[in-house]
Amino acid sequence: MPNAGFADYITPSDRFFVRTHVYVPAVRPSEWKLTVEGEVSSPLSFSLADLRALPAVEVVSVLECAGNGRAFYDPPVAGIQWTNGAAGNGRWRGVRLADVLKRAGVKNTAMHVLFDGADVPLGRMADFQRTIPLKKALDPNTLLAYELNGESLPAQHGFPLRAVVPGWAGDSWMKWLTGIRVLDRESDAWWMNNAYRHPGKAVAPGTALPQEAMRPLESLRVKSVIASPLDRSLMETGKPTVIRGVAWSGESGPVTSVEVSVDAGRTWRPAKITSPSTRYGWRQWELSWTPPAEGYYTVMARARDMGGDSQPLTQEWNPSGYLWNVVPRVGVGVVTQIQTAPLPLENGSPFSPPPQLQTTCMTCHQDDVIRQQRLTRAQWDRELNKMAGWMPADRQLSPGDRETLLNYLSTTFGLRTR
Ligand SMILES: Nc1nc2c(c(=O)[nH]1)N[C@H]1C(S)=C(S)[C@@H](COP(=O)(O)O)O[C@H]1N2
Ligand SMILES: [Mo]
Repeated sequence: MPNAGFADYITPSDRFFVRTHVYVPAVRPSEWKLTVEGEVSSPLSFSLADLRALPAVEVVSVLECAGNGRAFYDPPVAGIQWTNGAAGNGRWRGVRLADVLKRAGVKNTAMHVLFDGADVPLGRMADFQRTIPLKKALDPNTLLAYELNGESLPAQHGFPLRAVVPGWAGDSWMKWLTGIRVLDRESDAWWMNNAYRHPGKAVAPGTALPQEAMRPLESLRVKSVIASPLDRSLMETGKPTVIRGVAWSGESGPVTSVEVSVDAGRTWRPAKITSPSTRYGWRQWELSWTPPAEGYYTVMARARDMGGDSQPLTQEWNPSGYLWNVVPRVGVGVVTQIQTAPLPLENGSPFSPPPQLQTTCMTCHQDDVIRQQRLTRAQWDRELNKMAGWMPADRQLSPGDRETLLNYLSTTFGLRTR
């Protein structure tokens, strides 16, 4: 989801990020069932109609992937390079997992609850299964949801049923749920022992840690995102604007306050919280600001939660790049009058490489040296001048070809926006 989506209270389903390890399984509702087994006195199976007959409960909750923000870790970490967008605030409706477990009769040997979905792994990959401790499973906010935002769950978000584990990272929110198994011990499922683990303490950046030295991820951390202004946008002096965004937390939530700085963290002002407080939903905040003078401003936001946790200015590295929650910042240029249309703000150019890349740059360079660069248009312009100075006279670019190449380089290999 683009940063602008953090202006909404509820994230529309078609904007909600999707994270699927293999593929979206086709589920036929008439054949689908949920089985509940393991440490229960009577193993049961539920159809969709059986579940819909149980009391329905609605919970507003943030769903955030554990790896959201991974792209900001240095040194880089393998995995999807999410910046901010692997998070959304949904209105989830379904039944309490506790109600389902109660019907099956949880034995007093029960410790953990395993979720399995209809997605089948590829090749020799292990089946994606996750467990949560019984205490979280019995929490009245933990749901088996069949609806998102008032409609039947979309296929990519887990139709017909998914786990909703508010306050916890997305990996526990099993999609296409078909099986629940109550266990008498901590699970040894591959995805519990080999993924979604965190050292829980500072380690030297770049370290490879054995999985035993880490613990499964549970709670999210207090976090805010700035929806507006966008990074590297332009504003005019004396024109009132509103700095806005959202903030959320995990088990130590909800968010109680948000502060905003327009001077790179030297001074802070309280933002106004404009949305209601729910236990696990995000809260919208805003601060009116009139840029006083020309210049470059670094805007930051810092949330604090009920438990007293607040966002750090910098963060200890961890081996899989999980739980990024550093104070966000965006840069804003302020001018007396905006002259030209602002340059494209988000990277990811719709252009394919122009032939000039091949015929000019790649006669000497391999393309990886180009791909590694993250430069502004002005910096690319300087690089092109430098290269032109080294190129034989008969290979110089025409002004039009040079412009094409500069446009391509600065949109495709421009700075990564925050
Ligand atoms: N069955 C199944 N459930 C799953 C996954 C998966 O690959 N298979 N991915 C998990 C991860 S890592 C995340 S972050 C969330 C993402 O949910 P979404 O795609 O609805 O946003 O689903 C979780 N549930
Ligand atoms: Mo995830």
